[in-house]
Amino acid sequence: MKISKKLQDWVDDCEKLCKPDNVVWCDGSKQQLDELANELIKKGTFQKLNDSKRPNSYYAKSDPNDVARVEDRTFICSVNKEDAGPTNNWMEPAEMHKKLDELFDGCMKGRTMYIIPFSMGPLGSNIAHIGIEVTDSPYVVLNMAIMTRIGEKVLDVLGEGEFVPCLHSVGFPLTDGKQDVSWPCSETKYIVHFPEERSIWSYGSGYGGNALLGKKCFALRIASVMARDQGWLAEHMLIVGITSPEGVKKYVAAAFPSACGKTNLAMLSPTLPGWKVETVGDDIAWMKFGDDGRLYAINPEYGFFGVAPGTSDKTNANAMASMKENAIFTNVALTDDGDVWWEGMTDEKPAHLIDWHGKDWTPESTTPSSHPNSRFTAPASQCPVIDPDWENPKGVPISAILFGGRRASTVPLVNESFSWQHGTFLGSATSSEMTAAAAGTVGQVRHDPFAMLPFCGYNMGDYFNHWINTGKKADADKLPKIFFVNWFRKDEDGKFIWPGYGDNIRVLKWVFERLEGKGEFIEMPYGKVPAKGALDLSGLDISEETFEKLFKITKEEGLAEVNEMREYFKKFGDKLPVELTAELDSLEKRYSAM
Ligand code: O2Y
Ligand code: MN
Repeated sequence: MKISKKLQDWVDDCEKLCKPDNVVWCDGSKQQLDELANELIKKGTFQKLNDSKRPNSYYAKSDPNDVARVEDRTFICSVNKEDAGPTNNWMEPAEMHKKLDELFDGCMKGRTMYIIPFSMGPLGSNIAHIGIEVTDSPYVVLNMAIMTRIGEKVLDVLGEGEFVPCLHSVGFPLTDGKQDVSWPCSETKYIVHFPEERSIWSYGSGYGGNALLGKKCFALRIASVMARDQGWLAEHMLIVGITSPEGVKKYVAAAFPSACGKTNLAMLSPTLPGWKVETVGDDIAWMKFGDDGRLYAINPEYGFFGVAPGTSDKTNANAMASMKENAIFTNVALTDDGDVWWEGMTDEKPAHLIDWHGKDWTPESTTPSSHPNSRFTAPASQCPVIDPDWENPKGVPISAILFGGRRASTVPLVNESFSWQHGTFLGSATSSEMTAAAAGTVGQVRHDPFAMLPFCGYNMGDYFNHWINTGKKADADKLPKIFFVNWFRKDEDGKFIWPGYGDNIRVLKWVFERLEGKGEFIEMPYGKVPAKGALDLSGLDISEETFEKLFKITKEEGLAEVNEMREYFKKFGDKLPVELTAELDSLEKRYSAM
């Protein structure tokens, strides 16, 4: 393997600090990955699923205290506190380094240190970037091998080039005769980003976004800083290709807070005849300008790390097919015939399961069989509707950007922004009603600008500015058009009035037509919406009255939203772009004139 001096020096420093018993470079070979999986089976971390049901797939259950991203333990340690902004935790970098040096000192004793060279994006693409994750978790290695392109081929591309160093430890050294456990982790957790150094240190968790450092830590938090400095966009967006019955294809990127059906939209099965949706990515988009002035996007990932509960052949058959082999399942339930199950997978519940705590479970049990944040890790290449250009190193040209949230009222089914600046305002106004989580929070609206609240690696006010400036520097005719969607409007009885899922193609069809300069619209204070008859409702039982409800915002509701936004914007102080205040003022004027 070709290893640059800079890389070897950093790995040597990690080894000196963490003091592992062994060091292993991950070459990405099937043989090495199979050996690691067998080691995990011996340790009790992995259970092999029934090969005749789910070939080459594994089951893991985590420590019950290590089940999700830990936002309160996630830090952006910029040199100046102001650069982390009001939405991130911050600590002075030298102080954090001191703390981390103490925690990482000897943290890998008794363990093997794995070095994973990984590429975020197709190898050699000029939109892609390379990272090196050093970890003491073989579970992380196996998940990274699905979620990113790893191994020797990455080092070949890297040569002497730049990489993002990502140091991870589960924080469970095997010292003084301490016995290992099936899911080692620590009560002390730190997920730390140093934006100026472009480095990541993660301690104490082995789960998901805390530990698979290519995903949220690199591809969003550090990459958003790189994107700001280098003039591109690193976004929490899915990417899909949409083909019309006439064979015209356009690519769309879309940002949604969690629990808004993002994975379902990424793999949508259209209900309108002749329309096709193909997946480029389900979670993250990196977008850079091409020589022709258009924005080109890649999916920096190589797999899906999807929420299992609620995923079924009815809600997302393509996700189900993606995980039919070569997959890892974490914190779901095990069936008696060696397969997996979770709430919502089938209408009929299995008579007996082993739940995510390893206990017997029956339909009479009072707790769910799977953790609500249980996950499948599956290769994107196995998605039946993966786009033929999903690995194109040039990326795919983006024609539209959608923002979306889950709102029972006050946000229309779809509206088109008047301009890039107005679209930036819509992105900054993204918010969503919480669906579960802490008691008392159900139905509460949480602001999640651009769906980036937990993922922006710098001051969110500066991030808004970066979007405004991106629009100013670009050729307006070549920029994607920006839309806002809300599949979740309810009637007075609390019932959803839009069917959602595959029927969302009807909204995408109108978006598509707008991109072609067709698609009839009328102007509302908040944006452009489909004129009567312009949204294809064929075959749906939607009355004219319901259609109107999907777009209705009263003057009072609109002005209340404006006031609420004005209050929220105060958070960003003088970092808030004047352009966004101007958009809010204009919106207020338009509502007042209603
Ligand atoms: O709990 C985790 O660590 C996973 S979070 C996640 C995973 C895949 C896609 N998106 C997310 C998210 O939180 O946005
Ligand atoms: Mn996400």
